[in-house]
Amino acid sequence: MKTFDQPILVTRPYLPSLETYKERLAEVWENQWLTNNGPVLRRFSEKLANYLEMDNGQLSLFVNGTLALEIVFQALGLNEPKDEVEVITTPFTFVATSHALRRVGAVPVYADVNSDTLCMTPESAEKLITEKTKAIVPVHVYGHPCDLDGFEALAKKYDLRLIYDAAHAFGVKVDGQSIGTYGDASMFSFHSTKLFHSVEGGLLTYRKPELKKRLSQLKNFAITSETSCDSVGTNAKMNELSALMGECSLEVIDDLIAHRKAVWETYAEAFEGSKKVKLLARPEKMYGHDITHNYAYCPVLFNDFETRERVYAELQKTNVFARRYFYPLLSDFEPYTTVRGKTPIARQASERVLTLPTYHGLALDDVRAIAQNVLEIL
Ligand code: T4K
Repeated sequence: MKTFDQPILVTRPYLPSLETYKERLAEVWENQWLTNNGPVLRRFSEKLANYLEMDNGQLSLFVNGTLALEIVFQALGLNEPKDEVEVITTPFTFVATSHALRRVGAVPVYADVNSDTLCMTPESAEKLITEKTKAIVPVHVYGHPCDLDGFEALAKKYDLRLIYDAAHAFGVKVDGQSIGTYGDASMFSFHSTKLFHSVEGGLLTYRKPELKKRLSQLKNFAITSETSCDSVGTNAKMNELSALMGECSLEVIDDLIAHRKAVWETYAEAFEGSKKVKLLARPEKMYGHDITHNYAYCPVLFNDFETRERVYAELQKTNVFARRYFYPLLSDFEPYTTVRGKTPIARQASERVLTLPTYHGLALDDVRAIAQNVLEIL
């Protein structure tokens, strides 16, 4: 087995050269404008709209993805009556998805996932709908699209809001269109650990442009004019330095995705035919749609919990720090142990999954060596 000299982490943030970032900073110094809807942020938003082929009036930037979720939940009325609105979501995700719901006073209910994509299914969600259900929050886990048509139909049938946690899905396209065009709204995380980042950051895309004004108010303390504030808002504005980093990342997004695709293919080749480790597939067709993947994560499934734990620990001895995204299930975390809904497939996945290192600077020879280490451990 190869032991690496330097730790190989599950991910590394993309950074432009220091010279480039310093040069770009001059603009901010000249503007003397650091936050509160500054000129760099406004330009970044336009560039994002252009990249996503969406209207800039359907995009809002935030300080992070979690607050973007909280704010859109509030804007869509999931916060009232407090502790009475049920929202169907998945326990197989990062804890922020449920936290954002609880922090606005909504009650999460857990639906089970599809064993291939590990995304929540409309069938499982439908069984949990009650009179209290007001919304569905599926997660495009690892950037895999959910069953978009299935959720659209479900939302329509029961008159529910549909908000996607698309934290992992920046750059994913469905029939050539951004995945952010689906549902009432989608949230993309621009955290440093993501494929695409602005140090910290979050983006909401939404169907109705009327939402933009409300989102802008809510992320700015719900101030509605110089002398009025109409509700309990917060501070969730993205600053100019983050927007600048976002612009730098956007210039290389195609390269970032291309490299992750090469990493994914390298793992796929190494694990092909193995009965002990399975890389989650990235099919070009899903639910009848053409999918352009972003290869944000490289999750593999082992046959059982003990094997996953052994591989996770043994890899660390070779200086490789894979992560158990997403283990434990959210329903095992203290605030969510009493959440309604049974999710045996999600539980199995959580016990068997490991996300392997992938990032722009990871050499393919190193990917082969990591895969070889996994196979030798098995
Ligand atoms: N919904 C979903 C489905 C999400 O996955 C997330 C966030 C959210 C919502 C919320 O979005 P944000 O509010 O975060 O925008 C990380 C991230 O902090 C979190 O953003 C992300 N999901 C989650 C999946 O992963 P940790 O606790 O694993 O981070 P940490 O510090 O252990 O870092 C992971 C690896 O990256 C380590 O090996 C170290 C390395 N790293 C990290 C940072 C920050 C670096 O090399 N450089 C760095 O600057 O949560």
